[in-house]
Parts: sequence; structure tokens; C-alpha cells
Amino acid sequence: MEEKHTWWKEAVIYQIYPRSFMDANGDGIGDLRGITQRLPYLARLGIDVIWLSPIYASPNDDNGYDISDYRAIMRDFGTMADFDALLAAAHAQGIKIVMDLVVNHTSDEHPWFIESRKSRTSPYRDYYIWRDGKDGQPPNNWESCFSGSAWQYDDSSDQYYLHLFSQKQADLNWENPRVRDEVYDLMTFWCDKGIDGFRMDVISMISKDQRFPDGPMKPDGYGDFSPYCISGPRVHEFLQEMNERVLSHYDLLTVGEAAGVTIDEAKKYARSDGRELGMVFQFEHVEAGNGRGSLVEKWTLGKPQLKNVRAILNKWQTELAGQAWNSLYWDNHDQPRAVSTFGNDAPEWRELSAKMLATCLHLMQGTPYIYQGEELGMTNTHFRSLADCRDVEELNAWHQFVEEQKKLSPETMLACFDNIARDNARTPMQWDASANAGFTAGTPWIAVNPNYPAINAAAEVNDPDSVFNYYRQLIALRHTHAIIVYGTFEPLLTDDPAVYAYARHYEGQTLYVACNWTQDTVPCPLFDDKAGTELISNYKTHESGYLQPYEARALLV
Ligand code: TEU
Ligand code: CA
Repeated sequence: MEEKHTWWKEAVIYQIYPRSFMDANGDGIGDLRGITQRLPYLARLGIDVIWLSPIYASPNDDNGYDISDYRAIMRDFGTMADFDALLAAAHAQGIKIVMDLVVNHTSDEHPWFIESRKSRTSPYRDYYIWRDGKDGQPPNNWESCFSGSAWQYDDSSDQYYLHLFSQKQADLNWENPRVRDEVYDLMTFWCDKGIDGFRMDVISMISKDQRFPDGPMKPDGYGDFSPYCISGPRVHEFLQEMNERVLSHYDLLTVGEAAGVTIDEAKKYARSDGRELGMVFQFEHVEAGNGRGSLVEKWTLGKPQLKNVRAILNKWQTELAGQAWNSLYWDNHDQPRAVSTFGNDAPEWRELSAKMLATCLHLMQGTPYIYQGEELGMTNTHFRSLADCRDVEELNAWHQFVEEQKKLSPETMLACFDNIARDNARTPMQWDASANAGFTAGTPWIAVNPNYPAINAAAEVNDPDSVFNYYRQLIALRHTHAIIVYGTFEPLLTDDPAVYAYARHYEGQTLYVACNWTQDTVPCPLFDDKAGTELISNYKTHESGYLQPYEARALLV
């Protein structure tokens, strides 16, 4: 079936994690004025849309994913005037801005929660999820995503509140129509400012099974909330209401972050009739290297294998076709760096493998996301001790698995952090070879990756063979070849141990793509009998019948 054409299917999105992007005032923390200063860099890269990780007022327990005022800007990041200036400057350069909407939970410092916690009879009590304990224990066995029970006891009212993430991220009660009204109002506030869309944080978890049953036990000693919170009973009803009340009144890009979502569910969230969201952001392929049953299994030294990643991505490509739209990403602020995870960050292979991964992903069907620094081939960093870590997930996991349960030694946990900690993605953007990578004139809130003198934007922007200019080329190709946006997807060579290959078909043309995921030269007959135009490759010359180490090629026939 022919895909319906929309601007957000044709766009390339660039995700900014404001805290780590550019510090304009020297306090060590990235800010809105810093982003505005760097817009020309993004315009040069050629992206269409910026997704801003949260910039609202927040005590920063989870770097802005814990919001205390949805209508104010985080003090560290600037003022509302700075935001208005950023939005205007972006629009003037043809770049749209999508906001992060975090409404599964608020900060415990949000006025709603402060009121809610005051007493059982507070008019705001029902904005959150309060329950009695069971025999001095939490209401059920659910484990928080950030370690420990998902319930926090509150002395003054002798009840527990639910927090699927940190204790400072209290889950909103979406069963309460007043909560939903509040959310729709704040969304309207931002839409009326002229923003271009929303990325919706853990939107798959807003509806909870109201029986609150115990979940299946995990090896950590807690229960799994997923069967009762992921794509819960009323989630589609809520999203359709949100769509009717807000989304349908504007021309927005909407993407639902949907950890744990199945293909069948994804087809409902991103239904092509537009009654819910534009697309979902799923996690299966980025979790292909992790144990997925429990938190402790997340902390692994494992790497994803081509075989699994390919099977997962091909499944999403083929099964959503014509029914729902894909998001394409390797990197974001919750993942270790893609080149270190799926590619090879050794100096001799880093650029080749970064370009190979970019080719592999950007020529699929869906809207591609680039996470800041990915376009430079930025890599994972090294954590020498817990003092190098900032992320609440890492700090809590250390406490639970190293200190309390002694399931992992400190050395092993640090090695796991090097492999998959979220802070790998949160080291400052590497702008140039000057102190602190040109990110700040002060002391950065998290250490700069020591490899910045070799890997930075200044070195790459003018080098035609850089990773940056390769991404630039891929983005430009998407803008000029409708086959890349709308072509159907056909998996090829699905049993090949080294090569990820596929074809795209559109209006009588075929685009063949083949990517060698290994550092060996490997047989690949795909191009031998074909003549056409090479759209892109990370090698200048090819060997017939073979792909060279990490070689990627795309041929339009
Ligand atoms: O993430 C939700 C989520 O389910 C995961 O990405 C989770 O953070 C990860 O598995 C932990 O390793 C979103 C945001 O992207 C993340 O930054 C926030 O911490 C989280 O929600 C809570 O708001
Ligand atoms: Ca700053």
C-alpha cells in the first residue's frame, strides 16, 4: 500500500540533550542560548527538526524528566524569552522544534504533588496514585525502573505513592479527568507558542491496571509491572481523547516513546488514520544485547549481534508497512553510543563503522533520529569510579546491585557502565579541540570524553570524508529521493553472518543497500549483476563479489 505523504515522514530529526549540548554562560551546564548559537551548525548538517529533551522547570533528579512546572523554563537553561528566541531563530532557518512531553509522572516538587501529599482529603490527592500498604509492605511487588520498590511510603498520611521511575518522579493518575484536562491545557499552551510537535515520554505507561496486581517475580527479588502498566487498559482511549482535544487542532509531529511495546500495539498507537500518534519509538533493537527480564540483567558486558538486530529491525520494517510509521534510531540519551555498541570504536574502524551504521539505518523506511554527537561518531566514555557517574539510574543500580544485594562487584559494575550506562550519551558535545571540547568556559557538569581532541565538530565540518559530512549526505539523499522515504522494504540475505542487506522499491526503481557489520572482507554478490547509480558509500572503490571491512553501499537501479 502506498504510504500517505506527510512532512514528518520526510524529515530527519536531531535530538538535543540541552544539558550537554552547548553552554553559553560558562556555568558548566548547556542552555537554550547555547542551542541558538549552534543553529547554523544544525542547518549545515541539514536536519529538519530538533527534538529538545525536557527544558521545563525541574529539580533535575533525572535531568529534567522530573518536571516541577510545565509552563516555566528550567533556571539552568535560561528563561522563556530565551526559548521564544530559540524557536523564532530555528523557524527562521527552516528548522522545526519538537518538545519532550513528560506526563506519565511529575516531580515530587510539582505543586500538584506538594498539595497531593498534604493529606488524604487534599483536592489534589487523586492527581497521583496513592494506595494503602499491605501488612507494613508496599501495595504490591512492582519494581521501579530505577531500582527498589515502585512505591514510596509517605509518613504523614500513612500511604504509598507509585513511581515507576525514581522516588522523585511520582506517577500521575490518568484515571482522573482533571489530570487529563491539566495535561491537555499545558499541551495547548505550548502548541499556541508555535512548537511543531511532541515526543511523548513513556506514553505507553500512562494507563495502569486498576487492580494493581503483583507482577511476575524477577531475579532482583521484585515483581515486573509491565503486564499491568505497558499498553494498559485505557491507553488508547486516553490518546484518542488527547488527539481530539489537542493534537488534531494543529499540524504536529507526534512520537510516542513506547518501551516494551509489541508490533500489534504499535499499530494502534501509530494508526495510519491519525487518531492517535504519528509514530512510535520502540526499544527492541537497542536492547538486543541486554538481558531483558530484569534490571540486574541490564548491566551486562554483552553486545548486540547482527543476527538479532537485523531480525528485529526487519520485523518492524515489514510488519508496520502501510499500517503505522517507524522511527529509526541507534542513539539517544538513554543508550550507550551506537558506534561503541553496534559498530567498532577502535580508532582504525570508528569512522568506517559509524558511516556503515548510518547507511544501514537511514535508508530504511521511517523517520530517522540523530542524537547529538552521533553525527561526529562520538563514542562511549570511561567511568573510573562512581564519582564519574551522574545518572540516577546508575547511582541507584550501584546502590542496589553492588552495595545492597552484592550481585555485582564494583569493578564489574564499572565495566558494565562503560558498556551501557546512559551517561555515555550525556558527556558534553565535542565542538572543538579547545578546553572542555568547546562546550563550556567553566567546569562541565559531567566530564568531557577524553577523546575530544581527535573527535570534534571543528575537525569534521570541513573534512569532506568526515562522519559529519557522511550524515549530511545521507540527509540530503532523503530529501531528494522519494524512494528513501516512501519505498517499500524488502529484506535480503537474511541469513548472512556479516552483511545487513535490503532493497527498497518505488515507482519502478529499486535501491539496493548492503552493509558489512564486521572488520573482515566478506563475500557479497549483491551488486555484481547490477548497474545503476551509487547513491552513497563509505569506500571510494569496491571489490567485486566482496564487501570490505565495515563497507556500506547503496545502489539505485
Ligand atoms: O525513558 C523511559 C524508558 O523506559 C527507558 O528508556 C529507561 O530510561 C531506560 O530503560 C533506563 O535504562 C524515558 C526517558 O527517555 C528517560 O530519560 C527517563 O529517565 C525516563 O523516561 C523517565 O522519565
Ligand atoms: Ca549554562
